[in-house]
Amino acid sequence: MRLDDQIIVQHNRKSIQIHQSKFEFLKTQISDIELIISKLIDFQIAIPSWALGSGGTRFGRFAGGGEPRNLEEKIEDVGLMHKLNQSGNAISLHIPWDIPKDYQAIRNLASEHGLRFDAMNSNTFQDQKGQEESYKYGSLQHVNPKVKKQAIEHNIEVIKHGIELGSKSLTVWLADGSCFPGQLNFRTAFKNTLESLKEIYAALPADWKMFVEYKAYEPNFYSTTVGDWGQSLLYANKLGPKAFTLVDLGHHLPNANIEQIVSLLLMEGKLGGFHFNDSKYGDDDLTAGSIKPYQLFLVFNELIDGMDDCQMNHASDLGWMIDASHNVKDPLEDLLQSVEAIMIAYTQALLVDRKALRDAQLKNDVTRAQEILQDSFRTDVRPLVAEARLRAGGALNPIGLFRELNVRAELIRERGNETAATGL
Ligand code: LRH
Ligand code: MN
Repeated sequence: MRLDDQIIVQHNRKSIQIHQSKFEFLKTQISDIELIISKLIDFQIAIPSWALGSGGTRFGRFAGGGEPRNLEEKIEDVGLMHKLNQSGNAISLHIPWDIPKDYQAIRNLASEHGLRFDAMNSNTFQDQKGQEESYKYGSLQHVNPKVKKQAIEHNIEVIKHGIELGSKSLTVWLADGSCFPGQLNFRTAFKNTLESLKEIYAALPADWKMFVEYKAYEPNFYSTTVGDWGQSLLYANKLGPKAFTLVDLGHHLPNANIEQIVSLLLMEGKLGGFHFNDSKYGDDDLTAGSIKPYQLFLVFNELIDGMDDCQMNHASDLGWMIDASHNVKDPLEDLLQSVEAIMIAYTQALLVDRKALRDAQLKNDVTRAQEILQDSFRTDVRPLVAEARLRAGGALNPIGLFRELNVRAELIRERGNETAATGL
């Protein structure tokens, strides 16, 4: 389904006045508003190819209908969302769920939708039909060299697909670990994994990055071989300058101080990027900002503080990706909400008076420091995010227009009710 520019213009015409009054009011409170708007227009979030259908759990999956049946339709759906919010100009593929049959055709289709290919994701957490060796007891950590070799070759295969598509990074998330004490020798598992990652690292083109994604637990429930930020940093430091850590917000133990982790990884120059989502308990993969919006704001507050400290470019120096799963909501509406929540948190963090905050910290004026942060967090910046979207050619209300156009009904008419997208 393609959206004509005129449809967006007509939609915006209906709510432009109320938008402008809200935006004019905000302009009276924010001095560098034009700088902020240009940063928002540049800030683009990659959409996961594996989250365009209905997700599920071991207890069940409730298909929503009209799901993309192949990579082409996934690119169309990401293109449609980008048309609506002008903030998601990249798609992150997962192999083998999204193996391109014709690289040139896929590249052409993506550029027709204004999209590029972000990080490629390998998959050594599932056994594919006809696969030689099983990953039941892990992949890169495995005690059997044949299993390690198979997993290394898969990752190198994924890099090759990425090179053809113009991607510049590989995300390695390993389910590897153990379910019971005694099952695994932790040091052997670490050394096997590092050895394997070194072979994959050696296959990276000079201008590529490798993101080592950590996760506390699931599917293993006693140990995970890349289980936390410290272990991921160990691997990244031992691998070399092209290796970085990847922070998936849902991959921490309860009450972990993620913003502190982000601050230190930035300080070490080893923060590669994010998988944005939210959670109340485990790796729930819920809509970003839907459970802990203040934490998302605090993460962006540390990001801006740390990135500005070392003159990093907000839009291009880190990998901004969503990683979510949709059990009860329309996948596209859920992703549009996640992008909005991320843009709001980034904008609120851009409002923080860093000089005043530093001054309060140096004076141990705890209340003042808190007030400075909460003042930004409690500012309704939605008109500012909408203004950036409007200037970039997007819809003032992406979800409103998505519903107004009955996009899901149209996709069901085109694709049917029973289609199931590859992915989680
Ligand atoms: C693991 C993870 C990883 C992906 C998978 C789909 O929980 O976050 O990033 O490969 O989800
Ligand atoms: Mn993830």
